[in-house]
Amino acid sequence: MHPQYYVELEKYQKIISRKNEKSRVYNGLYHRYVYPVLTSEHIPLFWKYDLDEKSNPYFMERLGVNAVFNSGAIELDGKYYLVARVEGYDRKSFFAVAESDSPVEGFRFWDYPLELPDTCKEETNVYDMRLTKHEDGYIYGVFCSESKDPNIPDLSAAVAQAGIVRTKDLKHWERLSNLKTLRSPQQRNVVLHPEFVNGKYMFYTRPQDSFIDTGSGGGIGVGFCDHIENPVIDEEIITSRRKYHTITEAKNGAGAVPIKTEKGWIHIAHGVRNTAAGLRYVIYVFATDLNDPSKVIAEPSGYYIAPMGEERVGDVSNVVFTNGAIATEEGNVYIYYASSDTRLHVAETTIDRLLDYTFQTPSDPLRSVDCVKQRSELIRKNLELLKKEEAK
Ligand code: M1P
Repeated sequence: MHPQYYVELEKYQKIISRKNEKSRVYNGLYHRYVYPVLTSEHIPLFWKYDLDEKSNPYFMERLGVNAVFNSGAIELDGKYYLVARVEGYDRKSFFAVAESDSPVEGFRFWDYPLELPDTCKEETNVYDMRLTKHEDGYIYGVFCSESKDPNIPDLSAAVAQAGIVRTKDLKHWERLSNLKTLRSPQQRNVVLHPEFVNGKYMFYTRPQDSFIDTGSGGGIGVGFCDHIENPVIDEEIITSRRKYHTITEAKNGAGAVPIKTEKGWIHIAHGVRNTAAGLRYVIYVFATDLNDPSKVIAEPSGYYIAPMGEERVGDVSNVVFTNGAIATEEGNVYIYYASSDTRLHVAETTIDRLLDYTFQTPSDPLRSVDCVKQRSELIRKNLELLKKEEAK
């Protein structure tokens, strides 16, 4: 073996056995962890290098990995699994499973990435899988299936659709037909709801007119279909709407599979706004009614997670994005979020905290004049409380 192999192996082993620790940054909402749970450095050496000295005398990367980010997440039999978006130097993404006994550290990729059935010949790229443990007994993976737009000569013109696969063990995958939304030409950030609603499969959608811009798409939608094998959605009802001068002004999209709680379904989604420096992606939270998951019953103001420190910089800077969270039986919640399309982090909270945040945080009054009133009210209450405290 080339001597550099052992040097690189030591670095890799250090990365995958690194203990994680809670960051000291405080906001009361959740704890960030200091180290990302998955990065391109977590990729096994035998995925990148040809280890044969005869064919690779300089020990060069032959198939480099650019980034590991947006990841679906699931707990099965006490183990934690991430189905990550892995992007090669060639810009194509694919899916790979990383497994750990802990939700916050020790994730190791299985020997091979996922080789999904090739049933969609025009598909060029796949990414951002959401994993839904559905009450029908399957685990579904819903992802973005991207192909070149055949009707526009521009080389960057693409079409985004929702691809669907299902499995029972994360090893054997069956590919179903892509989701058809009759009223929206493109879809991204589609998530399958884990329960039947009135006997139908329910998807969270994100109607969009073109590949990047949602255009007339008003926000995150829901749609119903009778069958999962050939899913077709006619009407999409908009739930979390995009709003002027908010964190969702440019677009938003469903993120993790919603978490069922006694007070409602908790959604951890992303919102996008435009700035002079380009798009800024943040993560926000809202709740929908238990009996009518299309009805928003709480939407705290502003963002829940925004890019911070090193998270701000990467291939697509100023982005945090989630497509996976795990809620444990003990009431802990692990939110896997990627920063700047480059690496994957974890933030830890609890169901109780998440509920308190969702239902007690004031909603966005939408105008500065009302925002300042909202804040002054809080200040007044606190100053009175502090005065009483001093008087004690
Ligand atoms: O580059 C930021 C994100 O952009 C897309 O999200 P959206 O469709 O809301 O713009 C996705 O492609 C996502 O993968 C990416 O992280």
